[in-house]
Amino acid sequence: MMDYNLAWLSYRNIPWYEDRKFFQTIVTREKHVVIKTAVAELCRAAEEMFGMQPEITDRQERKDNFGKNRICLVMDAGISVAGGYRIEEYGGQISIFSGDASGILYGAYALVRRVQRELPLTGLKLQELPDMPLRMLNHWDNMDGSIERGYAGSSFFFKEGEILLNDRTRDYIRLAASVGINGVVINNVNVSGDATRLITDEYELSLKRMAAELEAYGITLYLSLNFAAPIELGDLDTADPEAEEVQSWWKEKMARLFQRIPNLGGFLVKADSEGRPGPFTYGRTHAQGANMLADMIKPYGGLIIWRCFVYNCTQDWRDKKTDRARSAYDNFMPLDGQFAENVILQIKNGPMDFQVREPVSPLFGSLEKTNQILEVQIAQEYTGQQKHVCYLIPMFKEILDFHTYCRKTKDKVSDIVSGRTFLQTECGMAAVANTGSDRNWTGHDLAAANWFGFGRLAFSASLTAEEIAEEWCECTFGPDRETTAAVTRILMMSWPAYEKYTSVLGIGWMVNPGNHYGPNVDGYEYDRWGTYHRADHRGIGVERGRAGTGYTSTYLEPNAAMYENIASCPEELLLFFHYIPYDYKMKSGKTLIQHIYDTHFEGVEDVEKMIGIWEGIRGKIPEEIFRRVKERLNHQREHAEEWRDQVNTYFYRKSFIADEKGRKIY
Ligand code: GCV
Repeated sequence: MMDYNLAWLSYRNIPWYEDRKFFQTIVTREKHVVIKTAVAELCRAAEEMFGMQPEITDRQERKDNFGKNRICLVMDAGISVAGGYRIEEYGGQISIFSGDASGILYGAYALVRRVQRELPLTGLKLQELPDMPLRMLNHWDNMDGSIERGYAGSSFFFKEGEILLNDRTRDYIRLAASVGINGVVINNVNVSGDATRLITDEYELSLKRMAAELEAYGITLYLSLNFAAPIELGDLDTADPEAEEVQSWWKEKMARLFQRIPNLGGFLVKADSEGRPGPFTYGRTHAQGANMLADMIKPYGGLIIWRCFVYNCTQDWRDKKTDRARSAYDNFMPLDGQFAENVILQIKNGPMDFQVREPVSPLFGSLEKTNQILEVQIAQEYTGQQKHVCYLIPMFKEILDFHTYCRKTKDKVSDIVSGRTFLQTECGMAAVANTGSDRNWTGHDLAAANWFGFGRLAFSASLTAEEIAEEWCECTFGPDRETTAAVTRILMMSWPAYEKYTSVLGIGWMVNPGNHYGPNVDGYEYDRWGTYHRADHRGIGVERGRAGTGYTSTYLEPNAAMYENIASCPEELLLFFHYIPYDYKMKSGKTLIQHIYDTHFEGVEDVEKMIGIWEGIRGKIPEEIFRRVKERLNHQREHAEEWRDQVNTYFYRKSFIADEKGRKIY
């Protein structure tokens, strides 16, 4: 008995589905391992949905039943975007065309999705070409089985220092591949202890097996790397990237590793960040650090994915000039053009750290000569930790749709990370994963929509957040219109609701230090992390304009002027960019303080609405899932009330301005 479900790949039995007839035969002449996977996936779907066992053949023609009722998997050089596919039904035959094996697999999954939604296959014409070349999941899993910022149980990759490879791993791989993921980093970016030794012979066999399992689904294995490995593995007393002994050490290590695991994709590196070692210790730049490693793995086609999450985490809260928001830009912008071809900078979506609302990182659009990956976090560290429902795809859409003005056309973040703007191929999106060994993979059943949605969005950035929500919902629960409408409504309400009852207008934080869960308005205010709100009795907000930290000037025009000027600054980011008095009039005509009170009351009301909507579909969702979600929604309501009351009380006590509507504030 499996102690987990298969999320959106839990196929329902639908013997009434007319177009099941196409699954009678699967035809392919291709021998590629990923195409074998595609065949196996189609067979599994046919078996589970219709109790059918398709005949598998490499014969294109059959005298008795020419071309009828079959699915053909065909390589077609005409589709030149890697992973792209075209599906066509013609004369009783469905053909899935692609220029490469992964595309055939993605086409097979797309076909199955349509079946799950009980949409017709007859007359089908569908083409999808992936927007992002790299579509990655970053797991922050530790080798003892814990997960940093993990909210869905323990790791299914590691336990007690060992690598796990079992049915659960395989089902994880299926789920990831089914939404187009093509790269996975299995260990935490904070690399220490056993994880430092992942590059040694010790783990060679397990990693080799892991890489092969992933490869069969078109996914490349990556590891996080410890920059100080030459020291920590006890071989050298320096990790200086310019030191000859360090270079030969890495050269030898990498040669051995890639010889044994030639399909390893490369490494993700967190350096000089939050106490992790890096090139700064030796007076070297990030370009020197990254390029040295890149050089060592270039012969094997490997990539170094270097994170830009670099900032001073020992700041003095009294210092109003140092601005953590500037940090990634100040550190990396001067290095544009200095990175090797096989280095990619991985940039968090915002300049701070996965808050519920942040402006887009100013590195996007400014860096012109450097490969870039957009990093988002579907682990809901600051967005309800998978106890609150918070569908993040609308946020990711806004980020992708942001105009940087780096060019007259193709200037959006989605253009840049798809490679269209600067004609790059080593680019894409990565998400900090939200999975774990919980029965439903993601803690909150509705959080699976973020995993599914991230993959779908990275593949097809033009899909809307609603389309993705509906697709996820119907694949997971079946195509019941009422259920789809209700669940989609809850998902679409959830990010704005979370923002309303927590920290509005871009101010962020206000969480309990350490675990980052629950309200604590001053939790980080007098601390060293550079995460302040600067509220006093007159107003609140961080002055990041010219009169303050000057962060606004890191944007290209006209964005810089838009943010600089309070009147044109988008209101949802007002307190991120400016210190604003409580009696400031918002566009709605309300004062700032009234806006704060109102949104916090509204946020709780929104959660109550979500509970009502969920209750309305009882009986349409498997009872076990219904109850799990209901329990979490009830917790969310209580927790939202706590947020509302703490935040409103805090600002009432600071400002001494009463709520116009006379509601209870403590
Ligand atoms: C993996 C935040 C998190 C850390 C995380 C870090 C990062 O600061 O709280 O747990 O470390 O981001 O992205 O490296």
